Amino acid sequence: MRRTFPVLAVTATVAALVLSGCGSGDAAPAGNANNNGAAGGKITLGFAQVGAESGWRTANTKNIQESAAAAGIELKFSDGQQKQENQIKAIRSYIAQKVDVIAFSPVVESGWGTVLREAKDAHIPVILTDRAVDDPDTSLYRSFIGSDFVAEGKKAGDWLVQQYQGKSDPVNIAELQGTTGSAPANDRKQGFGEVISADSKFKIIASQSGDFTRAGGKSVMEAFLKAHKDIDVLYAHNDDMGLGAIEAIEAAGLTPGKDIKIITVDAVHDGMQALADGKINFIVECSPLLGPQLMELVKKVAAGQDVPQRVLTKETTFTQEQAKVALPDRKY
Ligand code: GYE
Repeated sequence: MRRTFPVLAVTATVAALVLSGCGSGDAAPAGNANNNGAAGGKITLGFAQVGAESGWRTANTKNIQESAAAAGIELKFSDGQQKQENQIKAIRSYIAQKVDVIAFSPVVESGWGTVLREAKDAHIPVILTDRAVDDPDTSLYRSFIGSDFVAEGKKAGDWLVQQYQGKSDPVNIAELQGTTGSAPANDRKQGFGEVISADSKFKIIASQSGDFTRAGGKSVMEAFLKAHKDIDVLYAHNDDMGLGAIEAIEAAGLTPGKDIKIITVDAVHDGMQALADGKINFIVECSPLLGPQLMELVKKVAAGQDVPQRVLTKETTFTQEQAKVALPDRKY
């Protein structure tokens, strides 16, 4: 669906004027009567957020709102409360309002084809933010900015393999999965599984969704602890579920980080604090600070310019010692 516009080496503003004037083709801006977004005025961005389920999400929302303001982009923001139907409604309302660009973080991977085709028919470019969709038709969105969740799962697995190197006793793992059907839950499970399955001493003895929330992590961990007396390791798909699980572990009279080793993903402030305090053993970073790069993409697609189909975020991992050093400068 990429179009190369017949624009010579002119400035972005002039190119934008030309493009908004012609207003045709898949990638063209919405072209509503008052839409001067791509013509040098304010660009309007409709953003359908997942919800407010975690520290990561709160930091992500704040960053997107601040980045839009800093970029002079008018943001229409909606909180889907972790429900796909709410996000679909929000996207439809952005189409009806003829925003210049739609960005959203799909709560689950499947079931987006219809509404994305509606956006495409209305010539409103869509940018996936943070989470992927599984629709094979990649012309339904212009770009996908976010982390490589499979790589995150692999990093978690690599650390575990390294910790138990040279030991042959079985290692019993409990897994707290993220929201069922979401890209980060699917991919973090997959990446971790690929690494640990190389050694049969690693066994996932319990695995269930805690919906990426602290309350979910706590209640599922309580159930795990009742059913299994021999959990060596907890792998939680995000910090918040790990933090909830820590409460359950302490309430059961066990010491998190020692009796049960804990690996999480995100590296938000509370997770990093628990890591520095010795209650979590290892965190794989997943950055929520997608706002500035997202706004760059928004400006480009609104101006009809080509953008990369995939924009990956740069991330690291933290041990307990590294968390102590990094904590004072963490922005979220
Ligand atoms: O890891 C989790 C949040 O999609 C990367 O969603 C995001 C995940 C993040 O609820 O904390």
